[in-house]
Amino acid sequence: MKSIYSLPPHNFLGIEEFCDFEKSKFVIIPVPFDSTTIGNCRDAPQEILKASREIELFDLESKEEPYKKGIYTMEEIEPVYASSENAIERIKEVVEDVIEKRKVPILIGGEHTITLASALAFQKDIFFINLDAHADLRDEYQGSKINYACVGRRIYEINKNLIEIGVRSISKEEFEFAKSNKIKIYFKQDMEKIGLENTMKEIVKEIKGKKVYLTIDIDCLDPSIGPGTGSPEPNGLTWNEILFILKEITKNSKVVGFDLVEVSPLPENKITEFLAAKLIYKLIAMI
Ligand SMILES: [Mn+2]
Repeated sequence: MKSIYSLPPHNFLGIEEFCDFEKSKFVIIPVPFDSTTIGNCRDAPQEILKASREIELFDLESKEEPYKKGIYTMEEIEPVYASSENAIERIKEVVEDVIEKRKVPILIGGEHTITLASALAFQKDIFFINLDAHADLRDEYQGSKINYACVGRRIYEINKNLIEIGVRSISKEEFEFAKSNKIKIYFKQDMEKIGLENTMKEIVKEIKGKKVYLTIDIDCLDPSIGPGTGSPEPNGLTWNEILFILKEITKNSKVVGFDLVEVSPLPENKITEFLAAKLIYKLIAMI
């Protein structure tokens, strides 16, 4: 039974059925860590879980009820505010444990820095795809190396198979770093020129049959549909565009885990939390 109010169970979709850990294919890991970012991401995991109760369980596209694949929601990972390194270490251990049990981890942030924990937990033979308005390739930001603006760079140091999609804001330093290291960035402006289908054809060539970890910064979407985020950038992806991108990726590769980060709930509406929850459910339907 689906409950629509704030009664237990406090899990993704607010359902009791198919939520047994052993039987679940997916494990939701709420990570309320936001020490370095702009905005208020620490409330996002709980707000996204709350919003997920409003989602229709039947997926019109697949004509299925994807929750039947089994979705287990873990307790929140208690954040370590004193040290980002320690926070990442704690998250990494949880992700490692979920991977070992052969389940698909889904991290709900929290700020983008948490993806570093997944990069450390996964083996090197996978591709990291970052959907983001920003390149996040700075070597250092505000005197620190472990933060949301540097997370792409840290991932790249661990795993060279990094692809970025939808970027429309980048510093000169990041641009030159990406160019000299041949990091594949699909800038939004270039995607518009060659078209989304051709863009995805190029990406699919790279990832065909490979293992992929997806990280979705909510600011990859247009701020008009996802206003609750710390660094909104104009000219983002539409809902249909991101669904097409995710469909092409999931159809052609094996998605072994993903995260959704940088939602910063607004007091005036729940649009962004609902968008995030729905996107997670759509991705579950595709995997
Ligand atoms: Mn980001």
